[in-house]
Amino acid sequence: LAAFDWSDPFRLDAQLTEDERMIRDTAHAFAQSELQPRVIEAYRTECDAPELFPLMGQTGLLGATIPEEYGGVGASYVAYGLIAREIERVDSGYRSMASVQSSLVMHPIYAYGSEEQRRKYLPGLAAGTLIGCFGLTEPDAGSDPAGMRTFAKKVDGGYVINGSKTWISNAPFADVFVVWAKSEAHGGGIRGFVLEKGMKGLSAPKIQGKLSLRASTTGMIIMDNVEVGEDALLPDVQGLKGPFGCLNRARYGISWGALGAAEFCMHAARQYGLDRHQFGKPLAANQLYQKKLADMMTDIALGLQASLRVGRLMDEGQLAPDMISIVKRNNVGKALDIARAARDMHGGNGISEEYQVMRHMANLETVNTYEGAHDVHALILGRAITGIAAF
Ligand code: TGC
Ligand code: FAD
Repeated sequence: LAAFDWSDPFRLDAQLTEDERMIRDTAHAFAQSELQPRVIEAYRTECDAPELFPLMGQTGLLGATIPEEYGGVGASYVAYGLIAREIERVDSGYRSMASVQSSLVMHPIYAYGSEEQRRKYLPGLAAGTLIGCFGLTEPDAGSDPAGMRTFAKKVDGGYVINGSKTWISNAPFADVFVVWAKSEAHGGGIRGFVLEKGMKGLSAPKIQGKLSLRASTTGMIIMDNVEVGEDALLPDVQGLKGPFGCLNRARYGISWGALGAAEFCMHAARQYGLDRHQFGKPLAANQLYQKKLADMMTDIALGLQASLRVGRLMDEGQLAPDMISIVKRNNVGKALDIARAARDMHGGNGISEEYQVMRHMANLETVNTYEGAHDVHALILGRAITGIAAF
């Protein structure tokens, strides 16, 4: 009989390629040496950390799936997921910074941009010398982005854009803004535009006072008669399938990332239960405690296998977006349950920043909401099952 490893029950490691293991190990080493030492203080002070982008870039963690000629490393989607898992093992906010840059900024410029746009932006974004953000959500259009009001009016030689976006990761220090707007010149259809820091009428105030994802900077994007040339338009996509094509990739990465946070919480609860004694025995000697650990291990192992399968299908060009709704919804929901249980299993210490499980728990509340709220993914799946849209 084979030996059983509680930390890798289904031998995920053996299902990876040599390259994927190498990228995973690089991401792990980076996250533990560069991110872990700063996260407790960063979360407490809610500070901005733009300096992390070049560090991630030098390590090859930004836009890993983008071909080398544009600064990426041409990695598989499975490798991309493994990077997200390692970063989010430290903090969901740090994973947010990286996944917005990779999936929501580099991907649309690569997939929908002109050759000039690719050459202008992708190498800097991959190196982290440029920071990107993605503006879809608006104050009155969250789960229903079709209700957006941001509008691009056609003028000679370009467009004038008006509107506001909210809850935008990286916006306050971003150099490159991928913004979605209804375009007069395209029959009111949704189009993507690439805006740049410093444009007249463009501002990105920070949203203060978040009780979740505090290590990631979030802001608004205010566009007050921002004039752009024709070259700001992403030429190769029209309609909501543009932003959704980006969200598919980010949601998929999140399905791995959330399980990284869950693994941290499970490992912490296991160790705490072995170390702490009550009633003359370790907490981990109690049936209730063990059942919680068993549930955690089961959900993490099943979730990782599911994300691996979806990643392999993406790499084979066999992706259906509904598959991503299954893993984003399931894995984040399970990770949130795991983080809440781990917080409880740490007793009073569980609320201390030092033990970190409550930070993960609070972060996962955001992860459960952004990139399609948990219930919105249920409705996407409900539509796939019944053929009836219940939004
Ligand atoms: P619907 O009629 O379903 O679709 C409109 C058009 O889009 C196409 N489409 C997709 N294409 C590619 N991938 C997908 N996943 C797609 N889903 C839909 C669809 O085929 C159609 O194309 P066409 O050519 O026929 O026009 O659109 P709807 O308005 O009914 O949408 C409903 C719903 C619920 C599916 C959608 O609006 C939704 O997913 N809402 C959630 C919004 C969301 O996820 N926002 C995320 C904002 S970004 C963010 O949170 C970043 S956080 C980053 C971080 O910090 O990590
Ligand atoms: P709402 O859409 O108002 O939803 C509120 C609740 O109602 C949810 O529980 C939802 O599930 C439920 N609900 C909505 N519609 C239905 C329905 N038809 N049936 C049943 N239930 C429903 N956006 C970006 O564009 N770019 C970013 O970089 C970005 N980063 C973010 C970072 C953070 C920290 C946060 C918190 C959000 C970020 N977002 C970003 C926005 C995020 O995508 C939205 O918050 C999310 O899509 C939900 O929209 P909403 O907040 O308007 O909630």
